[in-house]
Order: sequence, then C-alpha cells, then structure tokens
Amino acid sequence: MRKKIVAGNWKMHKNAEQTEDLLNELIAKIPTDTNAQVVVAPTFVNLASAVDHLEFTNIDVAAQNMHEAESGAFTGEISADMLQSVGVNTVILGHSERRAIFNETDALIASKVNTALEHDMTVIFCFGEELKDRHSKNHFNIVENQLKDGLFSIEASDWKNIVLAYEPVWAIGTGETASPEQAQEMHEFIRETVRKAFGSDIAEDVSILYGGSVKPENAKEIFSKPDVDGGLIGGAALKADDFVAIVNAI
Ligand code: G2H
Repeated sequence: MRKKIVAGNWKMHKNAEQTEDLLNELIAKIPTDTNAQVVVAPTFVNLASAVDHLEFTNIDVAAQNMHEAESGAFTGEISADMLQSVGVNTVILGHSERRAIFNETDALIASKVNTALEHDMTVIFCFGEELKDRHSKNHFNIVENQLKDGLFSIEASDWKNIVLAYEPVWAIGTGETASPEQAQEMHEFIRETVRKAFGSDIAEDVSILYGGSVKPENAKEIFSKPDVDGGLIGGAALKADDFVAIVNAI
C-alpha cells in the first residue's frame, strides 16, 4: 500500500519563534495515530531547530530546495550534505515558484534530483502546468515532459525515494483549486506515465500528492480520489488548525 502524505510547504514564512510556536501547536494537535505521514518544510534557517523540536514525534522535516553541487563557491546556497548534517533527509524540488521566479529548468531540477538520490534523500518532486497550457489543451504534454525530463533518468530502485506532487500553477496560492475530478484525471495520467516507463509495481507504490489551494473545506473530497495520495499544502499549512484539519481529512 502506498503512503498517504500531507506535507506543509511553509515557503518564506515564519521566523524562529513563530516556527517553534507552530510546531508546538502541531505536536499538540496532530493525532499520534494519524494515517498520514506528516511533513513540514520550514525555511532553511529553522530546519535544525525544527528537527530537534520534532524528535520523538510523528512529524518529519523537509527542506524547500537545495543546490545540486556537493560544495563550492555558490554564495547563498545549501547542499545535500548540509541538510543531512542537521537531520533533514527530505527535500522539495521543482516547485513552480523555483521554476518561475528562480528560473529553474527541468535539466537543473533533474540534476538536483540526482544529487538528492545519491545522498539517499527523499525527493518531493513538484510539477504542473500553467493556465495557458490548460487553455490550449496542452496540459498532459507539459506534465508528461516535466516528469520525463526531471525524473525518468533515475534508476528503478530510486523510486522508493520519490514522492510526486502535482501542482497546477494556476491553482497555487490563488484560492482556485483544481476540481477533485481534474486532480484525479491528471493523477491517473501521471501514474500511467510512470507505469509505461517503469512498470506497475513502481507506479502503484509511488505517492502522488495534489498541491494548489488545498484547504480544510476541500481536502476531504480531493483526498477521496483513488490516485490522490495526499497533499502539498502552502497557505493552509501556516495555521495549525487548518493544517491539522487537512491531515485529519486523509
Ligand atoms: C502550492 C501550495 C504548496 P498553496 O505552492 O506547495 O501552496 O496551498 O498556498 O496553493
């Protein structure tokens, strides 16, 4: 059975004190017997304290990005080894904000994925079409290409470290959500694309999260779809009660 996952992408929110406050609330409110694997991704500067804080809890910590090189003259960047040295073994890669605002290409994201896998890290791989792609009915092509360019050079044995996060760009932070049917249609297509390239076992085992304006009000219906295995949550991950309600919707 593939894992159900609810991950909170905190983006550039929450200073040290606010991070601690939110983590304390999550520790108190997330049921210890939840069906979901719960992940939070605070900012780089708060990762080490988050790992310390969440020791002995059922909440994991992820980074929101990393550099593809092992080390070097890359001012302002963070390596896989640095993340692991503070106990972070999961990284979100390919988020649409990284692609659009920081010009990350499929090739660069593939290189980051390879580095993360060499470190035996788990990758939450984000991808999804823009509104213009959906209007031109090109969304399946775009999603297939992002998946192939970013991930399809990995080894079959690496898929155990991959979580897919389909995030239609037009639904991110806009309040607009893909309908549960639109999410299911794309998730099914994604799973079929993985199946064709890597076989049924891998396709059935990989968790595919939906991201884009997931809220307590819509989570249950989206998560009820057979190929939706959880969510990558932005805005609603910043308030404990909302995030916990989404976790409980699994
Ligand atoms: C998509 C999502 C989290 P939000 O970016 O990755 O953010 O839930 O605010 O749309």
